[in-house]
Amino acid sequence: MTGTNNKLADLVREVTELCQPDRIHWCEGSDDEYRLMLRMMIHAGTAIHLNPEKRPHSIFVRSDPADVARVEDSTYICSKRKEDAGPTNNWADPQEMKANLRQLFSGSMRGRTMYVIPYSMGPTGSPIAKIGVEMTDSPYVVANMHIMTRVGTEVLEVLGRDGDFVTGLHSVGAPLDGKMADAPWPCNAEHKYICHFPDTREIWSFGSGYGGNALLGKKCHALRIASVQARDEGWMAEHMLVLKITSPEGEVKYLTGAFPSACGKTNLAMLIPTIAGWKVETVGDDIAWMKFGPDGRLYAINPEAGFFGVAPGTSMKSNLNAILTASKHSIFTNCAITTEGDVWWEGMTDEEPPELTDWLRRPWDPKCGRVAAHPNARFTTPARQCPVIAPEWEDPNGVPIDAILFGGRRGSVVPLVTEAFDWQHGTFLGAITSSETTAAAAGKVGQLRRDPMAMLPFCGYHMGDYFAHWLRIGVSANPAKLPKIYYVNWFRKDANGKFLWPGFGDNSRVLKWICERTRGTAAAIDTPIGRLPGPGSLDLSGIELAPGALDELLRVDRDDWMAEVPLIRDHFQRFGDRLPAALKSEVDRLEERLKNAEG
Ligand code: O2Y
Ligand code: MN
Repeated sequence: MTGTNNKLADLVREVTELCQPDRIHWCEGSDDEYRLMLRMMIHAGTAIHLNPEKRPHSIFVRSDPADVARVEDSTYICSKRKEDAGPTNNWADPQEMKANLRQLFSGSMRGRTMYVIPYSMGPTGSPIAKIGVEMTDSPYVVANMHIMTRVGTEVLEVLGRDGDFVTGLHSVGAPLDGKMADAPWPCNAEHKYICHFPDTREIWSFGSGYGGNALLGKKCHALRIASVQARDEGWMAEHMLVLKITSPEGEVKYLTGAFPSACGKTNLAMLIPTIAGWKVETVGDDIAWMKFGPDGRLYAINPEAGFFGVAPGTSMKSNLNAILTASKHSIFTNCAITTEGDVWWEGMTDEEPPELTDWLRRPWDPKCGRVAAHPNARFTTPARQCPVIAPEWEDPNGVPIDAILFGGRRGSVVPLVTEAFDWQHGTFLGAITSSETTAAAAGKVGQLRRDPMAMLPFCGYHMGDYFAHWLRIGVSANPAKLPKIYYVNWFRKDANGKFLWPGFGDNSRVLKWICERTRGTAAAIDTPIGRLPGPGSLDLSGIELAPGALDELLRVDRDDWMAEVPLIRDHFQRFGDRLPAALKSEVDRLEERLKNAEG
């Protein structure tokens, strides 16, 4: 195996010397290999089998209570120059960080196996796909990477002798060093580092075994490193779902959507429309890589092969398709366990089970005053099991994108849907994406956070340059062929704090209006903030909105928006002289339009 790729052979030799694993396992990507990882986790006490009658071929894992989510404070962009990481990233000098990491990684795999995982982000061999290799000492990572990416021999074949790849080095940072027993979830309590070296396309992750910190193909490669590759090569790596929507007449449109966390992105990707004859199918739920095709349109692939979905809140009502996807062959992390040996989490059922074992192994009942599952409990499940996966989800050429959605959770000010005047204005809408925090996030509930293009934790370079890249994409393209851009807000509330819009499947009504706009049929009216649905153009058949709700959902309040302008200016100030002039002028133009609007 080591002979297949020159760079890889040298790399594995070097990393072996550094980390000193007892054994090396080259991952081939087979079902047998996946089953071996599960057996090892069960043997080590990391995982248990779920009841096969309830949840066939599935396991449940409990992480260390101190290793339950992405660690943004310990995530670094180690670009050569500090100013290239920008104000939204932690920066460290690459040489200093490498020296620090070399010490930590030195002997870190003693007593363990190092798994070498060649993986493809995107269908193997696709012109849009990219190859990575993750070297890790965690069987949990191997099993999850099997689901989330395409792993193994076929990837090495595409890589060939001289092909290049993104390097990923991961260690849980807990050498066994002759210890008799391993921890069920080994990790390093003192040191956690998730480091990206964008200039050399490397990721070094130490100390955490959880999700985005450890499955290096996902946020680290497919967003942080890929956003840099995309900038350099003229394409886009975005934190976006991709969905296919088909009208009753059979007209197909493809949409992407970027939403900060806790806005229902996976739910939207798998939505079941409430309007007759419309169908939504899933291409991806988290990341989109978009490149121009020979016809001048933007084509998107989902670089992932599975869903790493947040479990709490996922139910037959909120997302039946996710529940069905995860009904078998899945890995569950930090959920609660029922007396029948199945998983449970908050919001899964209308009624709470009378008795559970919580994610920390404690007995749980509805009166105990604690949550049963960790709020960031996860299911890892293959995309191909999704009942509404689009047949073309693995098309190596991707799908042509008709519209891009941005959105956030805003209880006031922001209307249900706004169409951008053009690409530059759409880039502005993306750059000011904001959301109010929910109980699921750390910090105060209801605080307004700006999360440009939902990329705040995931952009691998200066965000001002990232905005410039978006603008360059618009300038380089034929405007008629670019996707239209929209801003949606499902979360506007009335004076009593009640949601005005039913959300979930009824969001298809907004998607329908967007499809009709891309076709040039539905009516819209110009407002100072963008184009909104014209009278009667939103399909509300079969739903009863509260009296006045539609007016309120589509109301553009001049005073509210005038108050928003200085907040936007403050937000943009962060990016200093790297803020493109075009975005500064978009704020000025917004203010001008608001001033000129009738009160
Ligand atoms: O907490 C983690 O490690 C996972 S975070 C995550 C997982 C799947 C999709 N999106 C996200 C995110 O934070 O955007
Ligand atoms: Mn995400």
